[in-house]
This record gives sequence, structure tokens and C-alpha cells, in this order.
Amino acid sequence: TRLILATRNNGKITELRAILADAGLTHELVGADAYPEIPDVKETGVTFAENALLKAHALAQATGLPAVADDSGLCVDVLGGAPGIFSARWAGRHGDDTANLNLLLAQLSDISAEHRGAHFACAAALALPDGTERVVEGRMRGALRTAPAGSGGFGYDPILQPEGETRTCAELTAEEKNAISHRGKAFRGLVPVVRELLG
Ligand code: ITT
Ligand code: NA
Repeated sequence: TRLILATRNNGKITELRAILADAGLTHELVGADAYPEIPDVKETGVTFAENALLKAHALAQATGLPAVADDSGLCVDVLGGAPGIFSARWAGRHGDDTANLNLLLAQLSDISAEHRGAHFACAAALALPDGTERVVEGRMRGALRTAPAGSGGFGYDPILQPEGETRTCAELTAEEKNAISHRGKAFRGLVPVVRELLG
């Protein structure tokens, strides 16, 4: 059966396909771009979980198919958890990863190494056309570099060095990142729920 990936972020789609396939999910995974007529939902929630549910329900309602969604972001300790749910538009224009990363680095330029703790957070939501919903969350803790390094992944990956690592997320292989990432944890947790509800 088909399962909609309710996202238009290609970095997420690549990772989700690998994470879900590695977890043994055999559903046909179809990105939101296969439904260009369905408008993007306004992310009016105040938590990752609320926004992930909004996106999953919108696609499930519009397609009549089960949908999973990912809402995620970078939460910086010294900024009280910002950019958080605003990570995709921190510098103003939605999805401008380079501008977002550069603004954040500038904001942290005076912050010393011991105060550069942060985590990525991901809420993985499943919604069915009948309104059934589930959410699983995952986090990856690390420290923020003072300059970007690496070309893998997407978004803020070049500046987050996961705990216990000497490389940034953008210097890890896709497999290495997925094994420890917020997204890997959240969606590996969601897979048994998908199996239970969809078979
Ligand atoms: P969809 O809503 O279509 O899924 P989006 O890019 O708007 O796509 P979000 O609102 O969840 O998604 O924003 C997530 C932002 O958080 C994303 O733009 C990245 O900057 C950042 N982010 C999330 N996961 C990340 C990861 O694994 N590595 C680096 N940055 C990440
Ligand atoms: Na969001």
C-alpha cells in the first residue's frame, strides 16, 4: 500500500526513504511533490509535534491515503531553544539553508566552546484518512562549530558536531547520520506504529 511522505524537503525525503527501508517498511513511499495540486499547510503549531500532525493530516485528508510527516529543527541552548520550530526560516526566507546557517553562526560568534550545546529535534507523525494520529519524537545532541565543515546532509548539518563525534553531521556518511540522528530515532520509533495500524 501507498504511504505519503508529507514533505517537500528533498534532504528529508532522501533520509526518510533510507531510514524506512532499513527498518523493513515495504510500503510504496510517495513524496508530496506527486500531489502538486495540494497546497502546503500553514505550520501554525507551537511545537514540532503539532506541526508534524498538521502536515500529516493535510495530506491524509487530501489524498485519502495514510501520510507521515516530519517537523524538525535545531534547538540552541544559549538561545533558549531557538531557532526551534522556526529553523527553516530563521533568516527570513523559508528553506534558505545557507542564509539560516550563516545568521546562526553570526549570532553565536561571541559564545565560547563550552556554551555551544544544541540538539536537533524531529517529530515523526502518522495520520490516517479516518483521523487516527500518532507522533514519535527523537533528538540528537551535539555542539555547534564556529565554521561550517562538510558537504553531506542538508540544513544546519555543517555546523553540528554530534556528541562523541569529531566530525560534523555533514562529514558523516548518510548511514552514519541516520544511525544516530533525531530523524532516524523518531522514524524508527514510528515504524512499529505504522505496521500496527496499516499492516
Ligand atoms: P516540509 O515542511 O515540507 O517537511 P521544511 O524544510 O519546511 O519541509 P521544517 O519546517 O520541519 O521542514 O524545517 C526543518 C528545518 O530544520 C530545515 O529547513 C533544516 O534547516 C533544519 N533541519 C531539520 N532536520 C535537519 C537535519 O537533519 N540536518 C540539518 N538541518 C535540519
Ligand atoms: Na516547521
